[in-house]
Amino acid sequence: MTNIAPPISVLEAYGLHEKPVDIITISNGLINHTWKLSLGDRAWILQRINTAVFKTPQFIQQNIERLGAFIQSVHPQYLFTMPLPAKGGTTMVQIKEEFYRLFSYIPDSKTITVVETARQAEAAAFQFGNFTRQFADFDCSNLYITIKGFHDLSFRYEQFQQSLQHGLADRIVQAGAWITQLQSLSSIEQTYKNMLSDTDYKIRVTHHDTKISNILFDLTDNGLCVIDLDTVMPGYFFSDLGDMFRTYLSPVNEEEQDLSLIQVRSDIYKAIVNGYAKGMGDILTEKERHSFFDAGAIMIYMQALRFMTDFLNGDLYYQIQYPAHNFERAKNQITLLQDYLQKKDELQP
Ligand code: GN1
Ligand code: MG
Repeated sequence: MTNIAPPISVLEAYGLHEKPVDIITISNGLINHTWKLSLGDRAWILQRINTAVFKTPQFIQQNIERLGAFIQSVHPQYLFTMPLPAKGGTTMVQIKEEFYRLFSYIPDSKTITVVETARQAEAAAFQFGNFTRQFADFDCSNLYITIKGFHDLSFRYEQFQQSLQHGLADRIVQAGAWITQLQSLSSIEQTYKNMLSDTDYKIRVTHHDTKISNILFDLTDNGLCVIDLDTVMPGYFFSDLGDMFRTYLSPVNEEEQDLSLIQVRSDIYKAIVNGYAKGMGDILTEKERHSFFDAGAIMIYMQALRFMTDFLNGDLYYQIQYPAHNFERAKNQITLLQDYLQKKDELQP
């Protein structure tokens, strides 16, 4: 994580430049940069949007404003994290080529980086399911696509194939055995295509980044709200549900290089299923309910492909700390997927 300070002009735009604001970097994501600002007993979250990933940051802003206005009119008590207006009234500030947002820091809240208990998993899954349900009557076509093809597994598979054609030759050799494994799992792409061609799988307001650190908890592990709305756009249930399986099931995360530590915890699987089903309630269709396991396979496979593709292309997308970092991440995700598939009967009796 690079430890850079935000420019003073951003603090000026929010009227926070005259006092000695304490600033610390807190991002644990691979994309945006996030700081916590504190002044006396007040605190804020400042975030810089990665414009290499979000090519049109205004789309994010428009989406959040539209969703915020909707929720305000139908469920005003729902805790929806709106960015704060800057001095000029806009909720996003542009400094040169960079875009920033400021949020109130919610007191007595915390984020966690690893799921330790089934209760945490269930609370998070409830929050993400409930988030989608709150917007059941919102017209999805009013949302911009903030990242094109983001959770399109066919597109990700195609990018992977492209990287096998045009990627770094030495890396393609180095990753050979793992590339073969990825290719042998391609029936998961067919499962995905079948879902897309069936109208019983619904397009809804979807978060698209359901890692555990995107849930705010209170200090006793009750879920408060979902955060990081940059990738909220029209999508399918498998994105949010599947990414929870991907990121909560194993006691170690995608950064772990000791593959023997990766394992699927069935109590956490059940907790996610319960929490998500409760959160989504009656908006889930029967077909979706019966495809929970497939959601996990789709998302773990997608992430394995994305890390491998980035490794073969020379690390153009994900931040890395060492040369084989994306390769290690891809191996990690393939290992997780193999364990997940092997435990299918246990998980989905
Ligand atoms: C990125 O930066 P973070 O952790 O929020 C990525 C996700 C990946 C994730 C893998 C916009 O999310 O799709 O699943 O890394 N977000 C984007 O760690 O590409
Ligand atoms: Mg994110």
